[in-house]
Amino acid sequence: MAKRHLITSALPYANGPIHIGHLVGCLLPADTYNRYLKMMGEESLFVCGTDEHGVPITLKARKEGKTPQQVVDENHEIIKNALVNFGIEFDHFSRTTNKIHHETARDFFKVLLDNGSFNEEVSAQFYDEEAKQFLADRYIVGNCPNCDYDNAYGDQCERCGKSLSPNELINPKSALTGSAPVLKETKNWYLPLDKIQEEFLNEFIEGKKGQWRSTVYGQCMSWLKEGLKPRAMTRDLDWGVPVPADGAEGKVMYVWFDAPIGYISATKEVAGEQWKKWWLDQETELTHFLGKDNIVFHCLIFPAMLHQHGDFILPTNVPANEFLNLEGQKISTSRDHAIWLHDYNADFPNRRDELRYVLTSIMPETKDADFTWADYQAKVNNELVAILGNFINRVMVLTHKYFDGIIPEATLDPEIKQLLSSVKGINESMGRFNQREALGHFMDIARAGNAYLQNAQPWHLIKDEANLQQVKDCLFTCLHIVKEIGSYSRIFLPDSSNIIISMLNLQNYGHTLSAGHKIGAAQLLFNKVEDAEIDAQREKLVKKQKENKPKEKKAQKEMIQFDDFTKLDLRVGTITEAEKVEKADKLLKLTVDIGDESRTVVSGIAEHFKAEDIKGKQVTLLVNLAPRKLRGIESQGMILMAEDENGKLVFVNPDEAVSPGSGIS
Ligand code: B3M
Ligand code: ZN
Repeated sequence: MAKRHLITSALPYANGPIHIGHLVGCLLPADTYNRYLKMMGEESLFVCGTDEHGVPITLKARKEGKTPQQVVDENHEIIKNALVNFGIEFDHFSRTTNKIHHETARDFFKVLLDNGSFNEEVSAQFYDEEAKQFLADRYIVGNCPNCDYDNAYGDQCERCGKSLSPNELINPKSALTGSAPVLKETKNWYLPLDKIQEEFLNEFIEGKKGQWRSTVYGQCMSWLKEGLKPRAMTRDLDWGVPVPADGAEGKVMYVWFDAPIGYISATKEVAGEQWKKWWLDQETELTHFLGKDNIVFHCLIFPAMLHQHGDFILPTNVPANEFLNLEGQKISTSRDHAIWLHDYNADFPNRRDELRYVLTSIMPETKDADFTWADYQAKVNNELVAILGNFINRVMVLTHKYFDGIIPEATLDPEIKQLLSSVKGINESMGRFNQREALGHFMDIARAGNAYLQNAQPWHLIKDEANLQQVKDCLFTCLHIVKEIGSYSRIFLPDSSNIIISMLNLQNYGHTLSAGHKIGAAQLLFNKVEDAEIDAQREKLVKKQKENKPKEKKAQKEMIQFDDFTKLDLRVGTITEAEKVEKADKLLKLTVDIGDESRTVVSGIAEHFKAEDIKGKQVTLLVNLAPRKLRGIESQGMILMAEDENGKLVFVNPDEAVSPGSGIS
């Protein structure tokens, strides 16, 4: 074990609240790891904070008519409260707009500037002459060259998902003023990552083979194989940390330059001068928790920065997680397909451990995972309630019933004693950042306890006085299992841990249970999740999905010639009869008067109209459509309908009544 452990969780952007994807991606595993280390008596420090710079925040501010500072102030509070209310125990939660951060980032930049780490380069960038401002890729919108969506961003089309660069956009416009941007030369400071790769990163990453997760190592290697390119560490923007270089007025640091330095400034804020032992002493083990989209920044760019600076330690491990989906679909902030942490806190009060448990049990450590409410309910009811909660409750109740809550003089069952000493599997898994597996070992203790109790059947034994010692041994053993569960709950189920330790009437989980000690009253650990609760959550998601369905621009069909059009014989008709087609939910059989004759038409509109409501309606009929049999009825034409974006059907008919049979051209 290292002398001390510095733990970071990726800094959430202060442009919106936290959802379960953020939680499972890094905040929860970092918190779990920190709790584990502290429980093992290790010295550890867990820092995080909000990432408050970057273009998305300025865009949001502009959209909402606020200043960027207002936006980040609001979101910092929302994020921090949700996390603290959920029980994420940071040693410090900071923000990158704090003065100490600006100073730290500036000093860091200056060291790199002075030691020649940067290359200055002039290049042509898009510029808005009206706003007198260079435009970040996100600030440029235009038609997507791939799908023709008319509001694609300069870095990506949100409709078809294609990554873009601004010069690929058709009809590029500034998102600020709508004017056409012009190219203008500007100077920026580049980190020559190609060179740093040769000098340092290749070897650094190769050294992590077999130590880092294969997904993380693999992603790093593929970046390296591709070959890193110099990357600008400055931007022409007015929101961020000002660049401390001559000729850099109006420029700020690239948000991915200053954000990871946030870990250092947060440490300074909480540890004062002691920050040095955390960042400069080789005996500190630095572990970054994050989601897979942040791998390149933490495994390659930040280490490159630290290396160029010198003196700093480098990450020992970066156990990045894959993604979490929700009910089979990608979590999406813009479409509001997410479970927001503040909503969970409000909808499920006192159920923090339940979400921790479920998220850890599906933690996307090696591949993407899916959160479903059905699975949440099943795991809470079948595992936490039925196994863990039930076992502990039975032990508490029986101890009170048979021994007035006083721990009897007895011996620990040797098999269980062996089992309890082998739960060190938890430690082994935690050490490998395999928290899912560690949680499995933890639940195995409760499973073993349940099986042992079920097998020993003290409720039968107690009937015969001769078995008294056996009953004592049994409950003595069970109480030790309860205590072990209580201890390890510190890591995975912190609220339950507190309850268990208080039920056992112990000062803390380090104390031992000995004969003669009186335990407290049984308390309920978990409640069943009812169907109605889950249904409500699912309905909420479906409702939001309907509201936020992206409006698809309807693609135009292939061009036709006038001759093609004149082939259609369209006439105005009047519905004279209408009836449901038997055993067909969607079909109505209509009789349509088109002047000199009546046509029978079978139309798929039964879910939208009642037969009795549409008699007498004027409609447009395509009369020369080849007849077709539907449910044994010959349909002699087709009625034209308009369909709105919600799928609602409306008859297409003339503005004024005309006589049946009138032609349409
Ligand atoms: N704010 C990106 C993210 O939340 C970014 C992480 C910064 S960590 C230094 O995914
Ligand atoms: Zn597109």
